[in-house]
Amino acid sequence: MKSNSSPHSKSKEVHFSKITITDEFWKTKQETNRNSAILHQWEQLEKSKTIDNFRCLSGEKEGFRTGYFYTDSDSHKWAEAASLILTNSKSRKLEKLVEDYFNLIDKVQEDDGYIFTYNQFHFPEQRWKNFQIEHELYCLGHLIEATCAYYLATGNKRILEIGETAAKLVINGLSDFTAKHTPGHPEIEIALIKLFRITKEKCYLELAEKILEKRGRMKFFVLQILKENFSQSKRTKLVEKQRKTASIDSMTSETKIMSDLSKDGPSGLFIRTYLQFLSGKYFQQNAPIRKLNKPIGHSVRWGYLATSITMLFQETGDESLLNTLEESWDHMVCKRMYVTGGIGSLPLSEGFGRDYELNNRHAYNETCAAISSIYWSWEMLIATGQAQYADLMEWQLYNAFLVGMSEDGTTYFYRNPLETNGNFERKPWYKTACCPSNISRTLAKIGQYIYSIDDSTLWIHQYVGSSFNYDLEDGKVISVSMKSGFPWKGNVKITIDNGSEKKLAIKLRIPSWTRKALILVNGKEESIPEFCELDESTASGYSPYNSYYLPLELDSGKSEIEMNLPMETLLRKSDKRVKGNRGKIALTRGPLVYCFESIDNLTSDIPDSRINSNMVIKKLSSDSEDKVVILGIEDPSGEALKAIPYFSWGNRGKTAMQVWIDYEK
Ligand code: FUB
Ligand code: ZN
Repeated sequence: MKSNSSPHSKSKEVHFSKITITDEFWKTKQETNRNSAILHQWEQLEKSKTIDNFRCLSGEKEGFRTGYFYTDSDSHKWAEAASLILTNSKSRKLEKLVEDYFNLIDKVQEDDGYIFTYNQFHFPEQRWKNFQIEHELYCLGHLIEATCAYYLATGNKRILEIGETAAKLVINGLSDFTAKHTPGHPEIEIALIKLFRITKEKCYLELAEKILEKRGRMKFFVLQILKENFSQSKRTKLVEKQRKTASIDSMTSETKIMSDLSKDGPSGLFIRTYLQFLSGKYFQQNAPIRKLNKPIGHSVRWGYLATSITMLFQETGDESLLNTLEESWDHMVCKRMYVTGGIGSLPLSEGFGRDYELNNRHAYNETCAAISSIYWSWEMLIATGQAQYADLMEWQLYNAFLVGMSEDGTTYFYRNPLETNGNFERKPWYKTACCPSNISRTLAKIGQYIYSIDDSTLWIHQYVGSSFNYDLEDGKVISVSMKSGFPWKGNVKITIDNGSEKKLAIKLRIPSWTRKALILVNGKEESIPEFCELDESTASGYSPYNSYYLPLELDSGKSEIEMNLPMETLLRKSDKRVKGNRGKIALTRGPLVYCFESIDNLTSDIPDSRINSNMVIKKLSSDSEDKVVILGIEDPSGEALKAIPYFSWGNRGKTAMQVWIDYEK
């Protein structure tokens, strides 16, 4: 399997097919993903008739198309997730489902590569309408990504051609590509760069570059968006008319239950959202990409856009792109991110708010937004080799990402507030079902994020139990095997067999949250800074900037690195400018953010709870266990509060929950 090595990157990816995950924690999550989540999602795609939309077009079934115009992307993303799962494991059942899916897609795709069920079903004569609002290119992007994943898993070129034909259609069908053709929801740019990396065909990279360079350059965006809005409303009405003629109830029972578009937000939200829409900020169309130095607008769109720009930088080396990316990443982390690593504080626009506008109840924090941010940080890490990117990835993986799926893999959060009353819970599916398969594809390739390599250096970014062999060009092999107690214990043991005669340089990430780290190499203590003050200069109280890479050098042959990264319980404070968090703390331990559920904490009105400096924080599980660490906070009278990891909240029935809790000195 080829690893991605782009010319302007500090290191190159080790494809996750080469990594065996042995980790207690993540292996269990991957098993749930494989044995439960991905099959549950398929059932839901069937139940919601998303797959039937393709069957109706292929002639396999009679019926009327169901769902929003972007539902194709849900099943394409599912096919990508399933292909990624199949890369490292076998399941005849899943293989059959994916094969059948691609065969169906093959039938529905038109000869010139077009496929978008909304237009094909309702408006067969119309294409390339409403680039900002409707999602033709977004859906094609997810299809291209799915075919790439399937090709890498199976070597099946016929399926990769489905993606290639779709990409070529955009090249040829939109040869007069202008700013108004740039998509309102980025995604295809990532897909095209992935396709380029696999096929080495420059035309895909050039198309991605063209799409990115033309963004934000539309004159009079407001006129374009009003025109599209009008056209889209008209088309929606026509669809309703068609539906009535076909005697179908406009809201089928599947679609009624699943909407989660919360509008419960700050006053003035509607007008702010509308203005963002008109100005193009919602779509990141308000300025060319080199001027987007603050995260704005819809947060998933932002994350995908930033990911693709970073990938473009890796290919072209254009420093002006990297400068803006670094600036906007810092801005996001310092001023527009929650302590959980969640991004997107505003409902309705599903997007970023103003600096320090981080309300805990309204927090939108879509699971996909966290995923998009993880993807972005990974590309930044590969591009620059800076530890803060790996640190945020760890933080978001454990906190903002994992929370999106229940322990059994069958229910999901779309939004992830930091404080809720007892009426908020995970659901089996959503009318907009982007998050479940996004979680599954990320879990399937988690191995991707542990290591990277350059000519002479092995980078160790994440502490996830795993093993892999790296083949050097001269036929020699480097074997790596890691055992990790994360996220409960900070003990890590890494055994490296350096099969080369040359020394091997290692870059070992020291996380931002640990102090007094102890590192032994072959039993000898490495000297590292003894004590680092926690950098709390961010809005959220979490800061990745104290993380760094410890350089080591290993001789030929076997070496053992032992790490002890103390996981202290910390009381984090946010910036005073975050209004709702004044006088409050958030409890964190190692890479985990904790929260309080009303089920554990006697009172049902959990916001009344408070802790103070006389209280003692204890681990409620014994040291010998590798299980969930629950924290008990006891006051001298023996009264106690219980805190659990935020990612695990909402797994025991309905409950109120809060992360930030009143604190008295
Ligand atoms: O628009 C497609 C997807 O639906 C977005 O990525 C999500 O945020 C949701 O709006
Ligand atoms: Zn989503």
